Parts: sequence; C-alpha cells; structure tokens
Amino acid sequence: IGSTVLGYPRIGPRRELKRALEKYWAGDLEASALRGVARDLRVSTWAELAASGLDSVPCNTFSYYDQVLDTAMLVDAIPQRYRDLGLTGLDTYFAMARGRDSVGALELTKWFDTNYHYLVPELGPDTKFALTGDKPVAEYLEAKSLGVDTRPVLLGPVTFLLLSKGEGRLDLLDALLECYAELLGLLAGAGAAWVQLDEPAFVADRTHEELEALRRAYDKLASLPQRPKLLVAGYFGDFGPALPILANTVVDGVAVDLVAGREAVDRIPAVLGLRTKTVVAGVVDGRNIWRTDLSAAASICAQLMGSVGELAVSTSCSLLHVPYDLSAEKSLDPDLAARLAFARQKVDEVVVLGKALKRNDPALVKELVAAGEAVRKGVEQARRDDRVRAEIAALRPEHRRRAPYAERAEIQNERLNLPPLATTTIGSFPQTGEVRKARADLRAGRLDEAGYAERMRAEIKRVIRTQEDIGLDVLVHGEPERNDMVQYFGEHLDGFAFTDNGWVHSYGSRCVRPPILHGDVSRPAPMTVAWSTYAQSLTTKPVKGMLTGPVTILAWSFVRDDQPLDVTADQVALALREEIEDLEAAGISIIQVDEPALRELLPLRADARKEYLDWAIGAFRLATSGATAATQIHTHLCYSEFGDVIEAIDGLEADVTTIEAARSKMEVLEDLAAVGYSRGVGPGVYDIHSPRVPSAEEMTELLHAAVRAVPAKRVWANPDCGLKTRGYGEVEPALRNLVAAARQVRAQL
Ligand code: THG
Ligand code: ZN
Repeated sequence: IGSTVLGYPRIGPRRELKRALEKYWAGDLEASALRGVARDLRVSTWAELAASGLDSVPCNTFSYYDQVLDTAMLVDAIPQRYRDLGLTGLDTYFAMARGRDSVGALELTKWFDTNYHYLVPELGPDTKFALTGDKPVAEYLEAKSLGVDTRPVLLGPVTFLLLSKGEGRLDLLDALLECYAELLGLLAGAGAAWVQLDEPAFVADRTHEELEALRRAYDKLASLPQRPKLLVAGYFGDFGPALPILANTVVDGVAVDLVAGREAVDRIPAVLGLRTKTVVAGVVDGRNIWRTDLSAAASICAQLMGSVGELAVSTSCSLLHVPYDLSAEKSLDPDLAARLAFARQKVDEVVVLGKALKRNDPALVKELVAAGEAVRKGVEQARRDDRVRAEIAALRPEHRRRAPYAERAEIQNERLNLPPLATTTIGSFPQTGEVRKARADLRAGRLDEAGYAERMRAEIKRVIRTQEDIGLDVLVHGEPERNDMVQYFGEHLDGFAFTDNGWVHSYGSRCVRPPILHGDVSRPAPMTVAWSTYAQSLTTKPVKGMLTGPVTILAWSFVRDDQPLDVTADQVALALREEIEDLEAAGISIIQVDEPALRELLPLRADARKEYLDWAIGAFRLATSGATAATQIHTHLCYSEFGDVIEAIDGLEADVTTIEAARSKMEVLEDLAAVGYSRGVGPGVYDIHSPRVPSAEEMTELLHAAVRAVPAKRVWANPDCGLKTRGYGEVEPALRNLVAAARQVRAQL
C-alpha cells in the first residue's frame, strides 16, 4: 500500500454537490444532471489523488448523502415504509435521508465523536439482506476506466450492524456476511487488489460478544477463495483488543489511528500476528488542520518498521473531517497559514513520508527535519497572552462555585416572579431572507456597520413584539446577528481565525465552517451585550442573554493541539465569564449558556470519561460561577442521547436546564431525578426538527407527564431546540399552542 489516505471530502471544493443536491430536491435539476455533478467530483478527486503520488488511492468515498445509508441501500436494508412510496432507487434513498410526504426520515445521529452525522439503519427480524446495489464495484470500474486502479472503501459489516438499531441486530451477521462475501468476489473479479473495511466501532469499548462477532466476520471474509486483499481500518482512537483479534485472522492488513490512539505504538511490536501483515500507520491527523511534524511522524514509523510485515503511511482517519484546500484561503494571516494543512496538503505530507520510508534519500530526510522544525517554531510563535495565562494560573476552586442553589432560587424567584411552567424559547428565531441578505450585504460591502445594526435592531424589535403577542414569559432577542452559534463567538474573540472556504461536511448537503482556535483566547470587547440590552429595553418581560458554552466552542472549532484541551477550555470560559459580568451589569437577569456538544466530546472509551467530564464541567462552571445569586443561569442540551452524561448535567449546576426530549417522551426527567437533579428543567415539548405544528393537546399531555415527574414550580415549557431552521408559518402557531398548553396545565395544578 505504501502511502494512502483513508478517505477524502466529497461535498466538492466549492460545495458543488451541496448546490446540485439542493437544486435536485427543489425540482430544479434532473437526476441525470445530478449524476453528472457527482461523476465530475469523483473524477477530479481520483485525478488529484493519483497525481499527488499516493501509492494507493481510495474509491467509494463518494456519497450522495451518507456512507452508512449507502451501505444500507447496498444490502437492501430498506424499511417497508420507503419501499411503499414506489419511488426510483435514488428517490427512495433520499426519502430515507430526508423523509417524504408523511413518511419521516431515518434518525440522524453523530458519527462517533465528530461533528459529522450519519443515518441510523433500521434492522429487525424481518430484515432480509441481499446484495442489490453495486456502488463500490461501479466506482471501482469508473476509476479504472480513467486509468486509476483504486482501493474500494466499505463500511465494515460489524460496525454497520452496531451503528444500526434493532433488537438482536448482531444475529443478522451471518446473513450480512453473505452479501459482503458476494461483493468481495465481484470486486476481485473486477480487478481490485485491496479493499478497505472500516470498523471504527471497535475503538470504543465492546462486549465479548461483539469482539467475537468481529473475529467471526474476518475469519469468514478472509477465508474466501476469491477475494481482494483485506485492509481493516479502526480510527478515532485505539483499536484496543480488536487489534490482536484481527492479527490472528488471515486478513492482509490493518490501519491504525496513531494520532487519537497513539498508545498503540508501543503495543504493536508485541502483537505477533502483525509480523506478516501490512500495517497502515495513521500518523497524519485526519481531523485537525495543523501541519504534521513530519520528523516525529517518521520516527514513529521507523519505530514500527522492523516489527510488522509491511509498513505503510496514511492519515489517521478519512479526510472527510477537514476542508479541501488551504490554497483556496486568501485572507488568513501568513504566519498562521504556514502552520496549517487541509486535505490537499495532508495528502502531500503522506506522500513525502511514504517516499522517505521507502528510500533512504538524504534530501527527503532533510525535508522531514525541516518540516518538523517549522512546525515546532510555528507553535512557539502562536499568539501568547500573558494576562490570560496569569489568570489561568491564579484560578482557585472557588472560581467554579456559586452560592448554594436554595439561596439562589429564593433570590431569583423574588426577582423574576415567574409562574410555574414558565414559557420560553431556546434562543434563535427563524432566519428570514432579509436577515441573511443583510449579512451578505455587510460582507460584500453593500451595507455599512451602522446600516447593518439598524436592520438587526428592526428584526429584534419584531421578534420581541411577536413573543409578547404570543404571551411567552421569558423572551429572547432571536439571534439574527449570528450565522452560527460557534462561528459568531470565534469572530468576536482573540485567538481565533476564520477561513473563507473551509467548509466541513456536517450531514447531507449541510456544512459548517469551524473557526480555528490557534492562540491564547481573550475577549477584546463585549460580544452580545448591545443586542441583549436593546432587546431588554423594548419589554418589561425578562430577556435571556444567549451565549455558547466553552465545551461546544471547542467541539465545533479546530483547536490548537500544543496544549491540553482543559487549559484552552478554561481560557474560553474566562472570556465568557467576562461577558456574563457585563450582561449582569447591563441589567440582564437570565443568561443561557448552551452546551449542545457536551456529549459529543465524551471519550469513546469509558476509562477516559471521568477526566473529560471533570474539565468540561469545570470549564462550564468557571464560565458561569462569576454570576451573582440573583442571575438565573440556564443551559441547553440537544443533538444527543444524554443517558451517559446525566450526572454531568447535574454537575453543571445550572439553575435551569432545557433539554431535547420531545421524542424520548420525558424519559430524561426520570433520568435526571434518579441522579438527584433538583433544579429547574425544561424538557422540550415541541420537536422543532419537524415542520409539523404540534397541537396544544399533545403538549398539554407532555407537560402533565412532566409535572408528574417534577414539581411544577421547577418545570419550564419550551421547544426542544432553537427555531432558526424553521419558518414563521409553523413557529407562530406552535408557540401559541405551547403557551395555551402551559396555561391549561397551570390552571389544573
Ligand atoms: N453549528 C455547528 N455545528 C453543529 C451545529 C451548529 N453541529 C451539530 C448541528 N448543529 C448540525 N446541524 C447543522 C444544521 C444546519 C447547518 C449545518 C449544521 C447549515 N449549514 C449551512 C449550509 O450548509 O448551507 C451553512 C451555514 C453558514 O452559512 O454558515 O445549515 O449549529 N458549528
Ligand atoms: Zn438545541
């Protein structure tokens, strides 16, 4: 294999696929034209990777929507309700991804600890796998016809089952292996020398039964008479016990993540089975955007070389999680740009490493050493702020502690005088065409700062009037000034930088542009105070201040890797602490600090979780504990199942926690009660991820369920997330129903 990458971005260097998909869905593009755009993207990716000098180029890394959904389609795991729609293959696929008419989409959830989301296949006893698709074979042949002999990448069968939902899904392994066996036979027949099977589920803790399933799967696939060589890839952490298991099968190679799973370097030489296998060393970080210290990476490879069959070099995981090309960036500070590598640059790093390992070329060795020195020097030149460092050094436990809750609750109740089941929203209101246009006009210079602020104030006024008219108890300013809840704060803090085109795939056609957290963080000026105080000046109802928490800011940024994350989190927390102080001084009585990504960064292996939660909770508390007892601190959590981190939610010590629960039917309340959570809680009673307007009756029922689990004076009535992605046509009636529901339940108390 020599040198390779485990995968590549697919949305297009200018988001061509996003545009084509959205046009196709709107009915403005033919299926054939969409296929043409997809083909062009595949062709240019293969051409670029082949020309870069990689020894092995991956294929089947393209997807119209999601690689897990592709796998479900490949093996005919299509739930009956989608078949019944009677659509073409492509439209059935999109119906599963996005829903169609009255048929909802498959569930969307986080891909391991990344900000990418995959669709969860639904399996059951009725599932009959059959190899009905040919996407991997077709892509392999398509590349071959262009003169590029590629390595098809498949989601491995065991990880596919583990990521799916359905009782007894592992019982389906043998049937699924039949499909994989048939597919491997076809790929061998087409000429594929290697196939990559991704099994990232095994970098998380797995039961004995699951590890046995892995052994069984690869014993079976490796014993096929006619098959390509098999490379099994584990990434986002250390392969752990899966490594010796795979080493004892007759698969031909394993790809290991030596960035997130660096510990494996010392264990590999002791795994005797690897002495006859190819080990693909993932030494170039596939998830972050810093240049690799190539001399350090080369010495890791050198350390492994004698103790494995063939040593190859690669990225730690697919490059899906980084932007395409640094050379598209024209406005980055040159000193910072010199420290960065996006997907295209990481390919070059892998190629250089691969060459250096093959021949003992002094010029290449010099290049590696120079690259290593440049990286280390760049890190030393990172923005340093001695004031921030002194503050961090001076932190004491009392900086993370507020007055006791009972005391806070009494003062806050007196100050706010809210009814039981107080109604509120999570923060954002629909982003109208005018708001987006104002932002675009500001960026393009068609609108000056003053004109922009004028438009934003007009929007805030409209949002406040709307909420008063609906009769909500606690109002928000609606966040028209925010493009993204992390990007906005990054733009207002020192120590962050922004890209023009650094898009990273989030799900489907959606992308985010993570800020780059490259130096010590501080707050040069208030970030939200003007908007919040303007909104508060328009009403006698309390207006919530709205901030994004330190963990979420880290999770959704590219973060410096030259110091521990907890130090960086505390720096962000100190900046937020100053913001809270300013909001309080300006008369804001309720401040919400959102942490939707709290669960996302939870380590995949249980033994690392406590350490993470300690610093994550510590950073949140550092941000919020400067608030006086009279200020009510809210937090908001969403996008995850929170069962694993319920105690941590209690540990945040927020006065009120609003949490996505419309779908899980209030179970989260029982979970919270079980760990002794005794503060305010707003279980979302309106699922904003669906365009459906919930009736007052159904929200009344959910609120009744809530007051059975928690005393009414601690319950809040709110939607389960921000309203940014919805339209006013749905939001207004839904919020009116919400207020009616709360009033009705109150009347019956
Ligand atoms: N911000 C960031 N990460 C996130 C979310 C977020 N991860 C989890 C969740 N929310 C993902 N959800 C979305 C929802 C919408 C979009 C992206 C991620 C989205 N993106 C626009 C697009 O692709 O067209 C681009 C937005 C822009 O112009 O900045 O709509 O809220 N960081
Ligand atoms: Zn949310």
